Amino acid sequence: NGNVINAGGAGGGLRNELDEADIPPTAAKARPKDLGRLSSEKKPRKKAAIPLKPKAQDDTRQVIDPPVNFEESLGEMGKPVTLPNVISDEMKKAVDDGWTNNAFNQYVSDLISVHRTLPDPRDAWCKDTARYLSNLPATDIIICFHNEAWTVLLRTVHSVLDRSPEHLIGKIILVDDYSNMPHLKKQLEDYFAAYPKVQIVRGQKREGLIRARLLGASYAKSPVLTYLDSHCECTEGWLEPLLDRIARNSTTVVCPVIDVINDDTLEYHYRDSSGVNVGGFDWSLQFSWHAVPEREKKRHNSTAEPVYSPTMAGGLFSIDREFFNHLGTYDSGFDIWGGENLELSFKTWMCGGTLEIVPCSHVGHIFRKRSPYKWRSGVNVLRKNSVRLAEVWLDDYAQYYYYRIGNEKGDFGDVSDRKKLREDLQCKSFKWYLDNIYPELFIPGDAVAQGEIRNEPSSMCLDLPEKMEDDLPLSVYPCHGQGGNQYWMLSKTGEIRRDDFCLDYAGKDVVLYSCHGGKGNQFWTYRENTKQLHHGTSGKCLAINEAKDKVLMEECGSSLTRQEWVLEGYDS
Ligand code: LR7
Ligand code: MN
Repeated sequence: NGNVINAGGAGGGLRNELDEADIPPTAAKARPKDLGRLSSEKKPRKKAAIPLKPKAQDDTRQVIDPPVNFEESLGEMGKPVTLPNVISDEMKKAVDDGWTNNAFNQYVSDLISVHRTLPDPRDAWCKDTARYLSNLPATDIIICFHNEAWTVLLRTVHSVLDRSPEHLIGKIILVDDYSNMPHLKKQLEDYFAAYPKVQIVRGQKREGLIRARLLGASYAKSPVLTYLDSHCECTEGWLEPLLDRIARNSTTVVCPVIDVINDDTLEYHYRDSSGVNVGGFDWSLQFSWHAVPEREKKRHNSTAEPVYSPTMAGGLFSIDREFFNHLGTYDSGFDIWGGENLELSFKTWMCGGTLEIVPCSHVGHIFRKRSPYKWRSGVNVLRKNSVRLAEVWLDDYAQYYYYRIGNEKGDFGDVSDRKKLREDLQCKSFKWYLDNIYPELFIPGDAVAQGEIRNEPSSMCLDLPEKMEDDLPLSVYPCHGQGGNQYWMLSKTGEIRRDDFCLDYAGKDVVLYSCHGGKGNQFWTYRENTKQLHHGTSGKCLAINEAKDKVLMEECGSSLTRQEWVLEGYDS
């Protein structure tokens, strides 16, 4: 097959320390048989032809038999597909296997056409084609996958072919990162043999998504590179607004709005452009979403105009191929997953580019609650990637990250090449980036205390899980001195915070709540002499209970030992 390349591995000489996955074989055989239960109107059909209009002039849009039995109308227009409450044991097993293997509802995906229709999520503003240059550069689309579900992968590719102007797509490069699911072998090659634009590149070992992306880029020839995850759906008009920005300025890196495809029902969710978010991060170097800041809103007449974003989520973006090379692509020392999105974001801004989210471009993504594939045993991959990132790009601010990981940097390998890259490109400082591109980020150095908050007599510390959310009640845990979940900051304005969350007391439990900056229920004062943490609106003090297993709020002074807190690094 002329469209299949068995690559020698990106860059060569890369080690393969991966324990290869023993992922159970795909449920390819366990496909739904019992379709009659799902629809009262239509009879199930075996191997039905996809009843969508083919575009005769476009040979990439031939109609071919769907890979699975399917019910023509399910999931069309991005509607949710729900299974009946009562299903056969056989079907239940197929559903469960689908979840186990993919961490989304593969069974439901298999019921939906790989050419399904979607709603048009664009604002009217976007549909004026005069907004886009007529002479747009073509792009190659690079989709990396490690053990992706058949219908989900096909739907990703077809959504590109079905909803992009033919002349703007060079190649679609599918990079197989050493999958072992059987449908991704010959079956995949046979299927795409009929699609001249689709090329399959296979790595010879598990590289992880970052090196897989570099491998894909090495086969690209179009002026622009567009990356997508392998479980996406592109909507009408998604591509032109992205390419337009790059055509106007080749140092602009652009991301579509990422809509949510429900992991259970595959429903397509979207909001209008007033709900667009931009990317940020916190000092554990985790990516986070935020509303468009006021300073940015002021630059625009319409919420549909491209907005500056301090960071990108990582999976879905377009970049000028030469600019990507100029920036030194990705750090190929990054393993498996993570960190690369912040690396590219920081570099883009610090080394002369601009990063934008384009509200006129919408692409759906199946967000999962866990990672279904095997990582690497014995190594904290994400930490290693993040330490490399911090070493090269964060200057003195790296200390805030290191504090969060208890200063356990581990073996992060050699970063001298990446430091040299930064020097050669004469990139700006991280301070410049924070001051100008992400002024909303709270800087721990601006806090009056940072570290643990300890009840000395009991050696218990305020502690909350890393995965923070609104209304999570504050808890305590024996002090471990490693930062992490016991890391807090007292801000100059009286917030006790971690990242964007603040301790908040509204009369019931002390909970975590998104910082609002309005003092009120989030206003605390530390009384240095008595070591009490006094709460503004209630006038009460924070205390540990008698059993020393939770916190409560009580009259100040009712207990001296239970209300006595030592704030690490406190400096009034
Ligand atoms: O070893 C691997 N090899 C791969 O080829 C591991 C993964 N992959 C593939 C995988 O099949 C998928 O297509 O890489 C892609 C991303 O992996 P996911 O989908 O398991 O992870 P994710 O959706 O959480 O990934 C987000 O963060 C990643 C690491 O930083 C990448 O940047 C992803 O591209 C990114 N996804 C998005 O930005 C979509 C929106 C999610 C958000 C926020
Ligand atoms: Mn993904």
